[in-house]
Amino acid sequence: MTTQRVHRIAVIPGDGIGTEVMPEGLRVLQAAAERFGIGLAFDHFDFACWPYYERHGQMLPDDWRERIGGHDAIFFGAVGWPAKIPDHVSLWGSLLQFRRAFDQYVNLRPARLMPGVRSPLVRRDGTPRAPGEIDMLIVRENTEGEYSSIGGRMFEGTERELVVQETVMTRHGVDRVLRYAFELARSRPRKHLTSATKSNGIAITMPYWDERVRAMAAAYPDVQVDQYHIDILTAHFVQRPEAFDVVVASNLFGDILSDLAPACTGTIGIAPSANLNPERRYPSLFEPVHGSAPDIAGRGIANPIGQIWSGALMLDFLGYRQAHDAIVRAIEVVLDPANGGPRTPDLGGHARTADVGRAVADALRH
Ligand code: GGG
Repeated sequence: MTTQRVHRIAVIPGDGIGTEVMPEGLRVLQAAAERFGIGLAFDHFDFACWPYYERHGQMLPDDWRERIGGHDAIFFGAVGWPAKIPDHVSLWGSLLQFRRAFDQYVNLRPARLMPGVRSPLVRRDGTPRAPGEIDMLIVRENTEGEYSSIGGRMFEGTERELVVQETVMTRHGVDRVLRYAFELARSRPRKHLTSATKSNGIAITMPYWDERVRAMAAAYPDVQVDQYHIDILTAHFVQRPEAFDVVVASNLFGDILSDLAPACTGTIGIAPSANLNPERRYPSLFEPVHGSAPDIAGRGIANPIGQIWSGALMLDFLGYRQAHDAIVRAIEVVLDPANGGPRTPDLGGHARTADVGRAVADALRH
């Protein structure tokens, strides 16, 4: 008799629509587990959200590392409730702690034009882009760069008030995320890598990143490399998004590009992300790209596809490529207008979050 391996998943819905899309992500994971015989055990945690902060005065319990650090993965929703707690307090008090403590130095964010989702961008000749025509992977450095806690304030509240925040780039930190991106580019048909910096204006750290890209490129002669300044790169994303394959950038620029890229593919509501510790020393974390969206929270109309697709990335990372592919296929089936599936308002429909989750789970079963 063989014993099935059971993967323990820490489930943290977070705030706002995170709590609404999470049940749909879990519903689809459960359907995938049944279809492919995958052992998944979910442990639910109520921290990393405003209600927890209100009760305890902090976003996380003191022993959070022990409580989730032994899990095989973390399935996360969204963080932030700015009406109650400043955004930087909730982010630095939760998600950024996870990324740093678990050394999730790669933030992988795919953006693909899916069937039935219209890109707001038409070509110069007025024709729309076809599904799959935009297909890029943003690789964001996730533990250092502009997201640094080195700095401070002086002379607060006076005329001499002064604030400083340092950008940190280490050779180890830059090289490891570049290596990941180059390997990823090498594994794809186009073998094309774009790197974004702003090395004419930010003249110490950014030229360093560029230099490390050139050094790394020497080991990947089969990968075509383009280096852009971030400002013109955003224009190229809008004008010719199909030109990009793997795009690697620092923490801040990667964050911006990975909101822009799914917006070019129609909606940020379907965009997934994986915060990876590729060496698997610590749990990796999977979450939609979108935040807690207070403007629509509580109405049951959030698009759950970003959460569902993030669950697919999680199964892929755990070794279940077939289950990943089946979930992505089920998403495509539901989005394909030929099938008349439910669509949330961000995609021009009237469906509710749970309708879409149920439809994807059903498509996965059949
Ligand atoms: N699910 C993603 C999320 O909650 N994002 C909130 C946010 O502000 N993230 C900023 C970041 O990823 O650096």
